[in-house]
Amino acid sequence: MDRSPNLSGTWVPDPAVIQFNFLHRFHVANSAGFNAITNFPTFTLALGLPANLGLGMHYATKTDVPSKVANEVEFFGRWRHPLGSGFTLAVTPAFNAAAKSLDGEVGVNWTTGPLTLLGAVRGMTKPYGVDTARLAVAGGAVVHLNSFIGLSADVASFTSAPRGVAAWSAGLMFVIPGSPHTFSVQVSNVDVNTIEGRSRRGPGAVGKPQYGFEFTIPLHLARFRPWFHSDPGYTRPANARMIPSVEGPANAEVKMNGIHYRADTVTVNAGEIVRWVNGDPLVHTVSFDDGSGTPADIPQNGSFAFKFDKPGTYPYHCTQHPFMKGVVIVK
Ligand SMILES: [Cu+2]
Repeated sequence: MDRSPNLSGTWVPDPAVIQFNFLHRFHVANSAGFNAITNFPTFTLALGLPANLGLGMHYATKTDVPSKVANEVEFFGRWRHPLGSGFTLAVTPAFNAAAKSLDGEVGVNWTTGPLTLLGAVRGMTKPYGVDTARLAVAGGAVVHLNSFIGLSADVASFTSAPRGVAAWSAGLMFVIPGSPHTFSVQVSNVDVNTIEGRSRRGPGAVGKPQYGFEFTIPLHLARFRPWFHSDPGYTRPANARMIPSVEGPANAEVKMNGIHYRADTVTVNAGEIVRWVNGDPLVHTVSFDDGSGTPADIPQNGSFAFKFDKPGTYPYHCTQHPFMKGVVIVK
């Protein structure tokens, strides 16, 4: 929900989550009087590690790279780093096995309210298997219309010849209520969604854009392997210490929307109050990793406030949706 079709944004899976996304892009071509549908799928498999790190691969069955192999595989790592003031940085080193090219991307997102702007610089040592290192730039935007629906678009281009035709895409994204899944419908002139594939118009999209969809499936290892999860509160909810909501005006507010805490990190001073407000038609909790948390599920339009007396770092999550995570920093 926080990236456009051809930009990976600053996304990494949460620790101990295996993320499987499948993207299919189609176009209809008239061949010998018959309409044939050609499908360009790109699959993403990624594992979230601690410290905002992720490891993964993209696999596409119809490569843009003119080579003896039909399939394109890109291996990537990613490090995500919140910079504050709504900015987030992501560094993505990658290797494209079809092109035998070392690729990489540095991306920055800036979020204010429902709007996220995305920018990225990409480097490739041997794009499409051709022996010239090149840079590409990309930019995009995502707008959340409400907790469940978002619109997005992006463009990308090489900075030096041969540039090809600039890549573009537009998408309509949905959170599937009551699930961790997102779905998007897309139109783009890109075939293969790797760093190389999404940096210029794909050969399969000449003359006609591709229409497609992407579905995301997070698999939470923590559900099966509590020892892998760093959070004892999650594995022993029966032992959790329930803390009542405090009264009074809050110094910081965190909205729960679209099955996310809309601020990953909030910083307050000791003695200040943070309030969480649930804008979703689903219940959420605020459960600190020390095992304390909300006395009950927070319903839609409900809230929970907590006064932080001691300086420190307080990670928390939602027990209903363990992929929902946030941090309160108390100075
Ligand atoms: Cu939740």
